[in-house]
Amino acid sequence: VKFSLCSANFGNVSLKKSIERAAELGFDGIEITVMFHARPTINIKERKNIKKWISDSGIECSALHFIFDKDIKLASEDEIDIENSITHIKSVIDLAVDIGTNVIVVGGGGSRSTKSFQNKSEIEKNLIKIFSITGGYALEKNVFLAIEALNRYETNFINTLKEAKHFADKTNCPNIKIMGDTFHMNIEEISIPQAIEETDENLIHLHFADSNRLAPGEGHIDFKSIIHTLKNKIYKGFCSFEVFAISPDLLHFNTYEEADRHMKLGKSFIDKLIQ
Ligand code: LER
Ligand code: MN
Repeated sequence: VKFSLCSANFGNVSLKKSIERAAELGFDGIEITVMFHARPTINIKERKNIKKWISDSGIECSALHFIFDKDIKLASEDEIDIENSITHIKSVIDLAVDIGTNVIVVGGGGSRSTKSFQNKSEIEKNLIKIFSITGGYALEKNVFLAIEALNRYETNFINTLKEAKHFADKTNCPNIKIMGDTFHMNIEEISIPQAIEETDENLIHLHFADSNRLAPGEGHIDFKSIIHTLKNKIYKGFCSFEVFAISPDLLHFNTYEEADRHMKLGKSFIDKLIQ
């Protein structure tokens, strides 16, 4: 099991500093919060810099996450929205290749939610189309798209790992996989360890946050049995601390010092469980 943390966890500091601090704290990787730290509009020089900061720190880029902003409407019947979504996801795939990661987290709760006036099965058909096309593009570039199950207060589309798997299967793309987030799973799954246990090699990534969205150990989720299950499964993916609210600009921590204290606490809590 490898551990990383999301770059925006450190509050309002630069990406370079988040990368360096993740390495100093003993994390194996950094997950880049795209809409906060590395939008697809950044140029090639900036991409090379990020890649170098990561390799100079001796860690990996575990994934890209928070890839959608409010302009992207995934759940739509409008051809222009669908085209925009496809173009945007392709640009994030190119970004992943340039930064040097092969995992992209597909969250976007608000964006993929269907509205009451929409025809749910029509929207689902469009979502399958969007991800079949971008999944094909990702396959050429050796990138995996990990569909994230999110809780019901963030989306009405894909709340459990089983539903994520069902959707991934419908796209017919071998590189469309699934991921869970302990914060969401605490609300939606009957048992977090059991839900993890029941996945196969399709589970390629995890987000770690406690019941209150703080660092592991600061709420009431039973991380001991989660770690036990992951070790039994010989899970090879990353568990990435994702410690902030539903949008990366709604940071939990205003100061770097406060964020740093929580990351340290979480890391030592997990280190004790992993031994
Ligand atoms: C939001 O709650 C979340 O878990 C993110 O990973 C979604 O992109
Ligand atoms: Mn998450």
